[in-house]
Amino acid sequence: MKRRLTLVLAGAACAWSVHASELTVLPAPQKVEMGTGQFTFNKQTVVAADSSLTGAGDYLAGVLRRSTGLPLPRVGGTNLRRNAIVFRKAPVKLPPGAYRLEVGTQGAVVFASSADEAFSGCQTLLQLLPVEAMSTNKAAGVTWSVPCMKIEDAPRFAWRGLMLDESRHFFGKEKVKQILDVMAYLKMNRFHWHLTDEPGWRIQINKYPKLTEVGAVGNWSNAKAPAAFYTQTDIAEIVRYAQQRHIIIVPEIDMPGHATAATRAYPGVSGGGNGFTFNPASEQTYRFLEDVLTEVAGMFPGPFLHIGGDEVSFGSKSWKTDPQIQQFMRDNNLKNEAELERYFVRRVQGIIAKLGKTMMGWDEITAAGVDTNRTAVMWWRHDKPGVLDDALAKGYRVVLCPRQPCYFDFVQHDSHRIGRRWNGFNDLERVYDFPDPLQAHWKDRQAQVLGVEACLWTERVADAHRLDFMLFPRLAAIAEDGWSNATVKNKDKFLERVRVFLRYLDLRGVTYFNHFEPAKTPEPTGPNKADPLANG
Ligand code: TNX
Repeated sequence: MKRRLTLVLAGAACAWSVHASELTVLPAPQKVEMGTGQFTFNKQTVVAADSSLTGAGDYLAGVLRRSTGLPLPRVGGTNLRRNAIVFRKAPVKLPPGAYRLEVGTQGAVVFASSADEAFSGCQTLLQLLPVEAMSTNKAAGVTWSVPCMKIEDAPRFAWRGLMLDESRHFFGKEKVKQILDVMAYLKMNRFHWHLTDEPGWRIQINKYPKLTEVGAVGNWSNAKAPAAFYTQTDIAEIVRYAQQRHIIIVPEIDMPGHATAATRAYPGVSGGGNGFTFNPASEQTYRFLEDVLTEVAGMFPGPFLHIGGDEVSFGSKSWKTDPQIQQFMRDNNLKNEAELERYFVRRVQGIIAKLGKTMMGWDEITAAGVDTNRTAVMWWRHDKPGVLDDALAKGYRVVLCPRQPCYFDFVQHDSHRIGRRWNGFNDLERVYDFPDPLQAHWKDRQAQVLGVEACLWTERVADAHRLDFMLFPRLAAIAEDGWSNATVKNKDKFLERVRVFLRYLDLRGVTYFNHFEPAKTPEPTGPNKADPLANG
């Protein structure tokens, strides 16, 4: 029998109208109907959840107990009850990612088909409370009320990501957890972790201890900085933390280029020159990478392994003069170094397929001719839209992260001096306008566009303070780009939402750039080392 999705709560007769308090919900929900009246939490309020949706109930109760000081016991069963927040399995299957929220004077119900969606509904409910609900300390003198309303919501894109580069500078476990908290609040669900590059290798690999003993020493500002990396125990802790927030971690081990930290530790796998690449013509390299990727795959339960694959030409000149590499090319009928690079990517794809994972890589890998069903591409070269077209035409799934506007190492205000600007920079508005201007590129290929991602490269970000300053509030714009349909996006309303978001960041002790009063937040200092590409 078809049951109606109605609020269970008697006496909750709300007259629906449009109202402004939805403007606390960021990213903007798809459909909101405001009612009259409100539901106010008190000492008797309980949190109930269907057995498949308990994670969202636990998370909500955990956050609110701290800030409200209310007991909010978790109770079993989701039958009709008063004075309750209920996470209930939707009686009809909702579209992927969708949830419904109904608030009446006697309580609130989140309807969801599975745990991910219940968690999204949980974040919306938290955002409808006064922002002090997100405080990690008890907030005094606040009335814990949610306005009566109905929300029907679903994400525009499945992939709403953030990439963090911890090779150039290392920020550590607590910072990463805080970022995961903010991502969850913004309904972002992919944390792409750039763990290896030239300055440092940041992930413990048991079979190759020198990767961290030697490779983790140094960072972009200081080649002698003490070793900084995540142990496998740290990784397990962060993976668990992300899982509780419904975020999939996408680890990136960059290859064959950006490999200097690894080749410093194991020169035997170096492709020559200054060690920027692995040797693509040696079986030892493939054995080494298979071992490394096997351990990495074991640490991360998510379906993706990112292999980088970018900017190989920065270091492949040495391949031209290495007799062993040249011989290998002749033996394998590879006409030039670019073909050898593609050969490398295909070999690694084979390893990743064996590990049962989906390979991801920067858009250079589009040329490699790998299995499009088992590979997804991150389009980053905004100045090469043809690469996006090519990737889509070949059938790849694509994440959109064009340098402009998605790279947060670009400055966000004209007065800022540290960071990139190439014929413009990435201010909040420019990030917010994304990705619709690109839509012509994927006309009939909507299903291949997985979503959007912000990337924070950290050559010019040496500490947590500057890290936050570069991320916020721009991350809110990426979150709304990824979640909200173009029909509900509205810049003025978005900026109202951002004002609330900044108060949330204040409560969490997170730094940000004050978009509304730039003078209030002076640009933090950053590494002074020259960046040859700073001005494109
Ligand atoms: C390009 S994006 C890189 C990174 C740099 C970044 C700086 C990409 C795949 N490679 O190695 O950090 O530019 O904006």
